[in-house]
Amino acid sequence: MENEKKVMLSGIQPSGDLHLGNYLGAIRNWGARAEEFDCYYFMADMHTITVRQNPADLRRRTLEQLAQYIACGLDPEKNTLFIQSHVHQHAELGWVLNCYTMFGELSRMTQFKDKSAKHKDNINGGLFTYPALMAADILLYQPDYVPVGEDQKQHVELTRNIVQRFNGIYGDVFKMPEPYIPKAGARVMGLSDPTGKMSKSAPEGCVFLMEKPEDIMRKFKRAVTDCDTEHCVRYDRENKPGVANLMQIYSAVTGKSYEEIEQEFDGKGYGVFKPAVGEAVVETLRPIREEAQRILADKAYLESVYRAGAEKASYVANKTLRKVYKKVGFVAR
Ligand code: ATP
Ligand code: LTN
Repeated sequence: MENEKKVMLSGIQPSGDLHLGNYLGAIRNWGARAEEFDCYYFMADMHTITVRQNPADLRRRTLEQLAQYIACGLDPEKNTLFIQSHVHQHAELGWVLNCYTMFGELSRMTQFKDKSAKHKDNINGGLFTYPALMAADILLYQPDYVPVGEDQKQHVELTRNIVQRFNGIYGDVFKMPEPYIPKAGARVMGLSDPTGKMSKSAPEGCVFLMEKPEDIMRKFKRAVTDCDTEHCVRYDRENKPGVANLMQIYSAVTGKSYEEIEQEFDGKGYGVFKPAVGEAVVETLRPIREEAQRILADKAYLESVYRAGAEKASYVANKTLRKVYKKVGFVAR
């Protein structure tokens, strides 16, 4: 056995700047597992072009995302960090898996429905078949776990259906992956609308990792809470979603429990609570921002990271792809 460790893999589209939801829901949990797992994390640039992009911005954001991954604690010595389009096996396996993914399955994907409603002028084939490429991203590395936020669970479930279908025909080719969803931070809600998830498409309620402290503070001070007159910091998701979300964030960055938070702000009101959450977030993000800026300035280092990452990823991906090509009946070169 070449590798005894379990394997973990995930990716994020460089379609916008990384935010607190991405950090608490995804990236923070990735870094913590490097000793235990063999980890692969990538910039999903091929997925990003399912929605029209400005080429210069996509290139810049892909490198910024890599710098931010590293600054968030993903050590390139311990994790394989790469750019999806550098590993051509993703596109190749993606095509094969397209032929094992059903039209009906793809039609049920919430992300497709959401994005096609949002981009009515560009409902392209890639947007529709995207989950087959995501299944290829995953299955090339035979991971045990795929750490994602709640919203990506449906795609991982589809990947599991593909595994069942493919292995049912050809034998044990793919390992069955499990979604791995964090308990705290799985769904960080927007600060201006706590009924919707924090998302870069609603920037006024979204805290970006690279944002200036004063802008972060302003967003927290303006965060929507509720209009009860008692202004009491109490965890009640149903009736006080804004306060519950701020408590979730504060708990995730300080490690304090909801009871401890309730005690800390007992009788103090939102005027004290909201800036305190803001400050805790600013202090969590400060070292990440400074480190990301430092890394981003060192282009040679970044290049060495993504080159080494692509090399390692290609080696693993190629083994799976060869096996698949053989199984489906392609002549070996
Ligand atoms: P969009 O703004 O287009 O909806 P996004 O901000 O949701 O995009 P993605 O690239 O879709 O970002 O997500 C990257 C990862 O971060 C995924 O694992 C996703 O589940 C997780 N994630 C995104 N938003 C949140 C959030 N608000 N809370 C927790 N996890 C999140
Ligand atoms: N679909 C994800 C990004 C993504 C991904 C993956 C996540 C592409 N391929 C493989 C986990 C594993 C998104 O839109 N956030």
